[in-house]
Amino acid sequence: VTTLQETLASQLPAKQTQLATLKKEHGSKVIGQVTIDQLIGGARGVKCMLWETSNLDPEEGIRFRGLTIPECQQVLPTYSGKAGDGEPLLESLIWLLLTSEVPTKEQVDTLTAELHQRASKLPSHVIPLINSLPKDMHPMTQFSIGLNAAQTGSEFAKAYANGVPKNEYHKYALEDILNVFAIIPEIAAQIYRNVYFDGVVTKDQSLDYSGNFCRMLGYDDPSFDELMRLYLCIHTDHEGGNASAHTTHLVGSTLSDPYLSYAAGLNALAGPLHGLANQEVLRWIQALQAKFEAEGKEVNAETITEFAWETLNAKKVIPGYGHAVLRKTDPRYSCQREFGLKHMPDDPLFKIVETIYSVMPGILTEHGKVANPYPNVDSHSGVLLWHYGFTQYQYYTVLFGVSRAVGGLCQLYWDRALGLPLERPKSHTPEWLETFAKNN
Ligand code: FAM
Repeated sequence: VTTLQETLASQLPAKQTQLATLKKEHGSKVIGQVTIDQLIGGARGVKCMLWETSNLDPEEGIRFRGLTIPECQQVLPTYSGKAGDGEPLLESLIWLLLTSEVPTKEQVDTLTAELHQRASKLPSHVIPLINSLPKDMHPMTQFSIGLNAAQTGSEFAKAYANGVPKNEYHKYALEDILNVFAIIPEIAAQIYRNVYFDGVVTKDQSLDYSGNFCRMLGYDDPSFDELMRLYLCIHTDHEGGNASAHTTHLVGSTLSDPYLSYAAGLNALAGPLHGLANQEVLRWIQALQAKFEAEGKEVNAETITEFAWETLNAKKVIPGYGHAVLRKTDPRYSCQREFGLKHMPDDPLFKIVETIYSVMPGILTEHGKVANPYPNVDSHSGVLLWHYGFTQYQYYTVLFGVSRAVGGLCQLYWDRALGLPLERPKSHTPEWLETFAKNN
């Protein structure tokens, strides 16, 4: 069986030539302009990043190495082994994002075994440090602390300190990247078990990555294992410009190692406009339920509409709706809805999310500010977790964080392998902009 490392090593020369040729033959080609609106407005749509692992089309949604989510579900190896028979394994998607090739089940099994084996790379001081943190510290803050603390294990940092040549950086980066994938489930599970239960984490490495993660969290339900596979796959990558992926890429471009780079990405993901929306959607639905329960009213299209306008008129955002790039319903929402229809069609929260979906695009369109009035990935994720008793929504973004490591760090491997430089865009002062505007 050809291993992941062998596959990557065989691809590298052609990939390096591809980029060198693009630069040599077309380096001076103009691909876009930047307006003052974009400079002030968060660089929306400014074409300025190279990203291998995925591409986001505003109308169609995400493609992972060219494959849509339904196509990934058809071709990537599942727990049973047969593609299409259940959700793809996260290890299958790691292989695809790194190599752009669909792996065989045998290849995926070698990666599962390697990640289980690398789990022992978690430095011994990390769990005691996590255990010492206050229980009311946000789980995302604990997660970032835990990953930063594990950085003593960085092979990349050691190799750099020992003067490794630039054309070998990617080998040490890959070691760190696989080690980060391997240790973050235990860091994440320890946080969950400390804050909400008895602090005991029980592994089961006879299972795949996601199944073992569920056991460490304290769940032992094959249906929940399937949800975790779907959840971890769909949150991995959303091209390069989202805040957590972009941060990971930017910090990595300074030759900070993969531990520090992704810990920075986690801090971006902790923001309410980004990954924290994962938890904010449940908080919003709970507030809605509480209000109408107190008023003796039913939660339905009418009361949801009333509550949505209350949120908007209070100058607050509707979590789980809108997107900086998407202009249609997020396919990551749609595949979760399919999962819900299959596994929990009568779940009350599932029905509330359906009702919100029936009214919210109309409300946001009437509101008139949102560029994308449709749901994003966060609008559905919490409801599925809740159904399996995973009701601690303050923790949901940590699950997002375990998944997003895959997208950010698979790309970081290629950043180093392709020798991408320090990222350093140009900033301008308001005075410069005024002078420029007057003269142009
Ligand atoms: N509810 C209310 N107002 C919204 C909104 C929403 N869901 N989405 C956008 N707007 C507002 C936005 O605040 C802005 O208003 P101001 O001009 O007063 O600042 C206006 O509409 C134009 O914004 P936009 O161009 O449509 O969106 P942006 O590209 O600036 O921001 C999001 C994109 C995702 C940050 C924004 O849609 C939002 O805040 N959504 C709610 C939070 C959320 O669900 N985030 C998770 C996004 C998800 F993809 C993820 O990263 N996990």
